[in-house]
Amino acid sequence: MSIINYASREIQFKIVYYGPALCGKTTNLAYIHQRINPQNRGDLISLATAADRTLFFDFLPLNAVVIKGFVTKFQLYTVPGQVIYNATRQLVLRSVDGIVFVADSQWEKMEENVESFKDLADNLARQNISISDVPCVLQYNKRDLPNIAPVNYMEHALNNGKKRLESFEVISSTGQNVFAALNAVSQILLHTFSKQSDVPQVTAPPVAIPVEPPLPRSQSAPV
Ligand SMILES: Nc1nc2c(ncn2[C@@H]2O[C@H](COP(=O)(O)OP(=O)(O)OP(=O)(O)O)[C@@H](O)[C@H]2O)c(=O)[nH]1
Ligand SMILES: [Mg+2]
Repeated sequence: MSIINYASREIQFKIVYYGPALCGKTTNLAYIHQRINPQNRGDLISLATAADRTLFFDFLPLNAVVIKGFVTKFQLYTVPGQVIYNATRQLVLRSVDGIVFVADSQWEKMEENVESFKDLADNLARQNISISDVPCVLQYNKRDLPNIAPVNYMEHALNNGKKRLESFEVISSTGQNVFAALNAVSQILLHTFSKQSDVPQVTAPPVAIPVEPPLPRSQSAPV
């Protein structure tokens, strides 16, 4: 749930990057950290094992739009994707405002993607939250790899619920569409927030979050 601090005139939102093991959640945060102006972000805090697997979460604070005198801050978290860490995932999901679900596009990961999405819905349900009530976007990540499922297939497997979610073809290791997905979820949650709250009316997009320039053709995802 967003936190409004009237004294410091800040509104904080928590966005969680969720998805199966090794799908690229930490890579998303590392790219965002690298591309954001240092004035607008804090340090990327990661707790990883020697093999670079997230053990608890990664955390990156960002300052974004100023709306009617309130500074809007986004706190980005990842969860550890390994199945055994479900208790940690539940903890990280507490008070979540928005979700970027990162799916691994490789064929052999499809079952894990579906399992992880179900696990997300179950963990939210434990907090009495329906997944359809949380602003959420989908990333189809690793579109640069050769053995990937077509987007239509992934839409069918993951985005076939009551409410169709906005989805993005992403290469988080080069940054392609990383900010597009972050901007989309932050816009949805700002609009949701402004409808529910009498504090600020949100009219601006999250301007401090850059829209990345197009990549050179050779790096573009295959269509
Ligand atoms: N080819 C390719 N590799 C990627 C992409 N995104 C991430 N990777 C690689 O996938 C591996 C796992 O990435 P991480 O970001 O650590 O995955 P994670 O989801 O944080 O994994 P856990 O913390 O264990 O849940 C790393 O070797 C990344 O470099 C991508 O878009 N394309
Ligand atoms: Mg990680």
